[in-house]
Amino acid sequence: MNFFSPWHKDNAEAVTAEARDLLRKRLPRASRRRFLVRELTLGGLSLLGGCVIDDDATAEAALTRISRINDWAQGRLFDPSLLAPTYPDSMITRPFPFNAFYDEDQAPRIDAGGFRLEVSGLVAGKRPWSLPELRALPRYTQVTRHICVEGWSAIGKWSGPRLGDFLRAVGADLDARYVGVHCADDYYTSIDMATALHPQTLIALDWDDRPLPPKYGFPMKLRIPTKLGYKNPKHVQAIFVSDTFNRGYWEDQGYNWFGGS
Ligand SMILES: Nc1nc2c(c(=O)[nH]1)N[C@H]1C(S)=C(S)[C@@H](COP(=O)(O)O)O[C@H]1N2
Ligand SMILES: [Mo]
Repeated sequence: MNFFSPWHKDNAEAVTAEARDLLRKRLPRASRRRFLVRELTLGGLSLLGGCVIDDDATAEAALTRISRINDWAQGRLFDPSLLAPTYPDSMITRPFPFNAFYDEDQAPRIDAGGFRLEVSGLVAGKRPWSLPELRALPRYTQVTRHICVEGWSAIGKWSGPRLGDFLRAVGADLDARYVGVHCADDYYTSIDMATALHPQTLIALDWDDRPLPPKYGFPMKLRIPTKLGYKNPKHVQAIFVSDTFNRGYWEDQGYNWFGGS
C-alpha cells in the first residue's frame, strides 16, 4: 500500500502514523496529550528529551516535530525514478468521486478566456500564462490512482504538461526547495522540488480526454500520483517557487506535509 514509503515498518513511522491519525480524528486535547505521554515514554524517543509534555501547546509542538521528522524521512527516501502504478482505461472509476472542503455545487467557476496562471518567486520569467500557452507544452496522459486520506481511492485519467517542463520553461531555480500553489477557492498547498520535477507530476488540464470539469478543478490541477489526494490541488491560480517552507490547507490542520502515497 505504502509503495513510496518502504520505511513504513519502522517504529518511528508507526508512531508518526498514529500521531497523524490522532490529529486527523481530532481527539480531545486531553487524550492526545495522554497518547503522547504514553508513546514518548514507552517509545523512548530521545528526540524530545528534556521536553516535558505537560500542556497542550507542548503536545501540539511535539506532534508537529514528529510530523516534520516524517517529512524529512520521506524526502530522503523519495526516489525520483520510481513511478506510481498506472492502469488500463478499463479500470477508470466512473463516476469519479468529488471531494473538497465544500459541496460540489460550490466548486469555483473559472472563465477560460480570462484565466492566467500567475508565476512568482525564484523564477526568471514571472509573466502569467494563458491556457493555450499551457496547452502548447508537450502533453502527457496518465491513468493513476488517487488516494484520499478520508478512506477512499479511485482511478482517473489526467492529461497535461509536466510541471517539470513548465518550471524549466519559466526559468525556475530548480535548486529551490519548494513549489507552492494557491487556488481559486483559497485552498493552498506546497510540495518539495523533487516531487515537482517527477515525470508523473502533471499540470492536468484534461480529465478523461476532456477539459477538466469544474468539480475536478477547471482550468488546472496538479496531478501528483506519488502524493495523497490533499496534495493534488484543483483550480490552481498561482504557482510560486521558494526556499521558504509553506504548509497547506489540510497540512495546517495537522496532515503530514510530505503526504506521500
Ligand atoms: N482547490 C482544492 N483542491 C483540492 C481540494 C479542495 O478542497 N480544494 N481537496 C483535496 C482533496 S482532500 C482531495 S481528496 C481531492 C479530490 O479531488 P477530486 O474532486 O478530483 O476527486 O482534491 C484535493 N484538492
Ligand atoms: Mo482527500
